[in-house]
Amino acid sequence: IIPNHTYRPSFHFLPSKNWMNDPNGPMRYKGMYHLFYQHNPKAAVWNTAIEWGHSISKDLVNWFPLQPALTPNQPYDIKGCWSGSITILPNQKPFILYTGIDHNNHQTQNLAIPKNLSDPLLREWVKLPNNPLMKPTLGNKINVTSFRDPTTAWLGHDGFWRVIVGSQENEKGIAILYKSKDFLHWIKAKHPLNSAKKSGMWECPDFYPVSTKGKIGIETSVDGPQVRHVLKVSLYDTSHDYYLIGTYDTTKDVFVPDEKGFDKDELYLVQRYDYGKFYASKTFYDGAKKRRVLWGWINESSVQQDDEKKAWSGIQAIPRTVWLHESGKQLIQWPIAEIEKLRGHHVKLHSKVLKPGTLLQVSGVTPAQADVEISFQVSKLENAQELNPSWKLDPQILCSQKAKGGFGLLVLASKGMQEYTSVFFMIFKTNKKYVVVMCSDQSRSSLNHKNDLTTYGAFVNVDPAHEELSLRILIDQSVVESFGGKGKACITSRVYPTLAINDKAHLHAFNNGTLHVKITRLSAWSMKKAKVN
Ligand code: DQQ
Repeated sequence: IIPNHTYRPSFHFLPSKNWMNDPNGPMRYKGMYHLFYQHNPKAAVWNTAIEWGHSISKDLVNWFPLQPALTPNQPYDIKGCWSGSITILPNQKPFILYTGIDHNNHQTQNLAIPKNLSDPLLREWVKLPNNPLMKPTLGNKINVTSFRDPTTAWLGHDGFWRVIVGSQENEKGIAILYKSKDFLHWIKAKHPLNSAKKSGMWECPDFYPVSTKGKIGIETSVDGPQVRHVLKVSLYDTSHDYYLIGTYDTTKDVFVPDEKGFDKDELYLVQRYDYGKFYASKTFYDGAKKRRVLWGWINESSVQQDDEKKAWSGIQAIPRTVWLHESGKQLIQWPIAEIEKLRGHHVKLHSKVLKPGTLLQVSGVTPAQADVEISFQVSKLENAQELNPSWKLDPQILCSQKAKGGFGLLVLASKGMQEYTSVFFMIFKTNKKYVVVMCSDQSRSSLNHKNDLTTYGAFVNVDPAHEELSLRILIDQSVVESFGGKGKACITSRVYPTLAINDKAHLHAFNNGTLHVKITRLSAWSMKKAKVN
């Protein structure tokens, strides 16, 4: 019998109990990080009457819980305080904009401010008497049940604040743009910031500038010649977060993406933050460290009955620093440096050849709670599998249907290999180049087949003929968070082994393919437990 706490992560953010979904209003304020989150304090399942849980931290690793910031208690949010964001106005005033579900089940946007700005923890929040500030009316033709999740606002040169709200008109997904001089009176702009004909509801949009000059993050209102913009939407129909890089045309107040938009037919070509479980994400600008930090919700892969038994459901991914790759074509994500404080006992090796068919056990660290970094060098690439031109270029399909061999790490493996989760690379050749795919395969992760055992995949834009292939995995009981190509591709999985738990789990490197693979470096650390809520 597996005790209830077995799958509970030790260094990921989650409330002390019950259901959590989206991260809300993350910010750094007066030396303290704040995270709000969608919380059902009564059960381990979602409920419309959800509230804003609130925790604070000095380091984004250890968290202290506070009282809920927003609970449903007004006519305009009586059926739920749904997702939203914080904007820090001049004079250090943080404003929450959030979606309320009113007594008619209509969605409205509302403002809340700290009750007492001299409380450094910002424990109490008050809702403004002017609420709701934005609502669907007969005149504005907004869909009453598809109008939610306001972003952090940005200030234009004309002195108007701007915010987008996710919506849909039939099949068309929309980022409705609103403008305001005083943050209280908001006018809907004539044109949306962006839309896509066939994409369904856009939840939790995020819109922010990124620098073309390195890793440095930029405050949300900053624009200029060395700035590009990112629009992210969470597509309700697929449960994934997709992003586009493009130009924010400030004269027309529209976002012009470099590539095709979020239309459903070609969604598999649109980039994602994460190709596994990661949804309703949101970034904030951390001025103290001049970085942009990304939070995202990771749901469970278990059935509801099992969630109720363990009495919690949902975690947040380790916050990631996010920046534009020097190619300008994709974002790079990397776990915030602070998480490395939890690294304990360290084992390493280098220059180890893994012949085809080799399994190499990595011992000396706690395999169910570890941080592992490995780099591979591949030779004799001409032996790589051909990429058949008739195959659909969907990495998830390549991983689940075309995977022959591969090399990488086997995590949370049982002694007799009845259970394991493999995270690995596959290299395909075409007549012009090599294509690298990273896979996270849960099909053998648990003998409990009630869990979701999907195989995930992502392309990694590296050239294996000239570059090493690197992989970092954060393993935390039931979480496997993988970063390929130094943050070019991320895949997060949730697995619930029945044998490979705690000290019964094992960690291995493997080469199951036909290629000649050398581990150039491997470092693994046992991870300490963080103080989380
Ligand atoms: N979760 C919230 C909504 C949002 C959805 C409700 C995304 O505001 O659209 O809990 O997960």
